[in-house]
Amino acid sequence: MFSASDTVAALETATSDREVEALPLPHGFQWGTATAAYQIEGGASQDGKGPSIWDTFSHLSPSRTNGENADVACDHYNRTTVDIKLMASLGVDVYRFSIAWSRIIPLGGRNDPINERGIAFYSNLIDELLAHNIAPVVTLYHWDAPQAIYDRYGAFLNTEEFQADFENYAHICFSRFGNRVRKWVTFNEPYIISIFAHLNGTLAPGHCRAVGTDTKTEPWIVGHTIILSHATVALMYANEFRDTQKGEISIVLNGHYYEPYDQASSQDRDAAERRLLFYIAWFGDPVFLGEDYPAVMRAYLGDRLPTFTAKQRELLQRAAPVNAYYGMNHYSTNEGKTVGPASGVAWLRVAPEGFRKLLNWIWKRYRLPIIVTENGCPCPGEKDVSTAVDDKFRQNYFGLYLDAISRAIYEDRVTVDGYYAWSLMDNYEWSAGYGPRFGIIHVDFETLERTIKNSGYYLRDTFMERRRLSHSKDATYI
Ligand code: PNW
Repeated sequence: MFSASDTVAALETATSDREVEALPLPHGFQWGTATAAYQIEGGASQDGKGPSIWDTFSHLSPSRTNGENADVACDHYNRTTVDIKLMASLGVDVYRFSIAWSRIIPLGGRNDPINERGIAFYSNLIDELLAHNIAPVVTLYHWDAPQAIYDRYGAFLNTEEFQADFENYAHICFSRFGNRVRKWVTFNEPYIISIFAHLNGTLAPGHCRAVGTDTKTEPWIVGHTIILSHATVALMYANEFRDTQKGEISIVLNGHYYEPYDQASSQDRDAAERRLLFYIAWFGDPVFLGEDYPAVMRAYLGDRLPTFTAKQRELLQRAAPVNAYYGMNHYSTNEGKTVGPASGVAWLRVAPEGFRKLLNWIWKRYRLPIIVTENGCPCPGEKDVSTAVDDKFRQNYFGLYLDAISRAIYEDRVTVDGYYAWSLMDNYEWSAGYGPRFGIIHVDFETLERTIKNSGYYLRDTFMERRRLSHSKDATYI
């Protein structure tokens, strides 16, 4: 997703040598689609919205985002009615979207004014979703920090300031929207915020060695801030809102699965496990177990990894049981090298077996019901509507990944409660601009016309079929 050169030139169409089996899924299994504010909304300064770090980053010169920005994007801000009708026609149960913090508080901070027009936008969005029987799943932070808090104190780089400002912002969201929202996500992908935004610099604010920031310590400070801010807000939700609003809260962690390069080598097996600890348990252990960072991280990073004070450890321990589910974003598997057939971007290959193994790894470590909060792919060669609509590659990818979920549920006894396809529609793929298309709805970025791709209809039909199968007497699978 992070650079245009990622695009795979070779047009491979095979997704796998395996056929999709269309295995059963539990009756109550919920499916939906996911998006993020900056990637779809546009309306960059409409109705009093303040700038975010992405508004700044996408306008840098020379460009670090393929010459493209999301000032307009899908113009979802002005087209919510159309977009909700489209998703309703696909029979989704839920819609996961994110709130742009700088629409609610343009300057971001706890002493800054609230923007009622920004609140009205999300309030209407939620009402319209509910009117179509679609449950909103709301992410508070999907990468677009208010520029003003970055200018004031470096956003995530100042743990206490950020924690207090994020708590204030979350409090406003729970107060204004919480009577209609049953599922909250605090942060989307802390790993990416830490590493891609503060180590290799491909995401806003673009910190990396080349711009002279301290890449040895910043990513770990950012991670620390996210963990503590999540814990504060989860606990605040439990103490002040949960009883009356009857909702759930958690965080979304991403991660590839890592296969050992050579299964027979214990060193390689250890290396693969260590990669998962650095990728997932970095956040998962403090957040879900209320524990310190994995020992292997402390051993490797020493002083570069911040320590939790006694008070912070107590906060983590009190907040851990509040998390009601594990939000899992997952796309692909690596093996020291990439594995499986190539998609439309180099970092994403089709490897459903790795997905099943990661579902097991997460379940065993954290024992929380898993919701797959993002999964999807761009097809090789996908571009305009003529090549995009008949997206067999994506249908196969979805089919195989859903089969992997069925196997995890029925053969491995892992609890998986839902699946949200990334993404509802083609959108601004961060530093790769409008190149890679992850949508189940095609968007023409000249005319902004929307066209449902065949994978959208496939998901509608296959979820109906898979849930029906789990009831049927003929279901030999379970
Ligand atoms: C997610 N990786 O990020 C994001 O949540 C979305 O906003 C984004 O559009 C989507 O994936 C597709 O790229 C990812 O390293 C971050 O494998 C990192 C990875 C994958 C996805």
